[in-house]
Amino acid sequence: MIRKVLIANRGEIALRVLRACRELGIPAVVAYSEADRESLPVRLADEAICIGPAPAERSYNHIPAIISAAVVTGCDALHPGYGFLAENALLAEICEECGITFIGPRPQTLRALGDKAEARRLMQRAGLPIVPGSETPVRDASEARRIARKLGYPVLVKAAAGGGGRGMRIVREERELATALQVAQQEAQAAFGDPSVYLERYLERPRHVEVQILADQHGNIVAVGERDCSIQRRYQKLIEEAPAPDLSARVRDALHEAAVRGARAVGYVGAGTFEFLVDREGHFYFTEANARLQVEHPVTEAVTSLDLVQWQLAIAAGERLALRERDLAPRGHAIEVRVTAEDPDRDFAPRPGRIEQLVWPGGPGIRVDSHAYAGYVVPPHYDSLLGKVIAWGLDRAQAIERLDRALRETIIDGVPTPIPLLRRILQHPDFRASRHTTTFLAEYLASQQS
Ligand code: MV4
Repeated sequence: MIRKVLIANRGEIALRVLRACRELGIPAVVAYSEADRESLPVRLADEAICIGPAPAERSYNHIPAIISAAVVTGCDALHPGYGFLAENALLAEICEECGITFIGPRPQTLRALGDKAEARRLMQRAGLPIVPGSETPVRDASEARRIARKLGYPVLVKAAAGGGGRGMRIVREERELATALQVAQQEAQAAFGDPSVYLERYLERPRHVEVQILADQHGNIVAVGERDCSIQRRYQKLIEEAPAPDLSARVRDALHEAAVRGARAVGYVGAGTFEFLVDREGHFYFTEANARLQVEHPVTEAVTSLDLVQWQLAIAAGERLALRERDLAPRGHAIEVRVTAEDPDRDFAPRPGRIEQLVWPGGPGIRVDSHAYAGYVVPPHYDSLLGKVIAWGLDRAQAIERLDRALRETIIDGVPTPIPLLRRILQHPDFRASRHTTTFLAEYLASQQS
């Protein structure tokens, strides 16, 4: 049983969690910073509590403020959303000690998966294929040289404490290696307080395919389909879809099975994602596991008609996963775009400010998850996501058509958005034919420059 939930996040995901709580009849409290006083989740909530000033380090990332808010408002559960403290083992542990149910995996699981080099080792031991790379963090240039020669160039330097591509560095030849290693270690130290880096062979044009899993407290684990998130810019996803196009049933089943096996190996509980790179031959490699609900979860919801946030709450309350094959088989196709307040002509620089006019799209097969409204001022302190537009269609072509139609209807004045670029990608013949890989966007943007 969950009596009352503290929503320890902001923006569209705070609203998303609030909606799930409402439908389940669970009272919820939105925790907000001074910069979000006028935000939609705060305005719509029955109860909200200020947790500190605008800088996230003093509010959304400040564990004492979050825990106090939960205690003061009488919450017995906490939903961390994504980003901020969502994968923070210490928060999960403190929640446990305070008798607050953390809606997410166990602290030990968060710790194991948070260290990407450790996660790689654990998954290899569990029998998942991993990209050839270093077994342990590389200490110095000579060790890196020895490993890189064995792997063959290009290689990728990855931060152990990183994830989501942060702190990654491609090295194409040996003379670049020593510098790249040093820079990566410094960056990792500055960004994560941990200089550990490891090496992987760099795969040139894979697809990014991630498997959504749900795991209950009783050892039941299911794969709830997969998503293709290959359209990324500097590891920020722009477009995500489900199911992954162009995947044989054999590879799909093997991916799902690998994700479930991986989840079992770390005692996973809750909703999570296992990320893989898939090459043209259908070989796949585990890259990392994300121990949270993800931004792109609605495409999975659209093709399965599951409510993943309601399932997170049910699992946290101790319920059993009672899902049959037909609850999990995808129906049709869904595509999501992220609409941000960013200027694609200025290298995607965030452009906070007042939204003067806002009309979101609607009509058949369209879902919009957004906290923005006309007159809303996008604060400069956080990420610039305004909302997500998700289109569902009977097949991929219809989903693309609907999404393009929806973006054509969307009116956002006051801040720039990448909507024109998103529409050009949706219309691109390579995207339409599912020929896109992880390098599609960089190559497309470079071709537009000239
Ligand atoms: C890679 C890779 C190629 N080779 N690892 C990026 C996010 C992080 N979770 C894993 N990522 C990648 N890891 C190896 N060994 C390619 C990506 C990658 C990517 C790289 C360049 C441009 C866009 C990308 C989109 C998704 C994944």
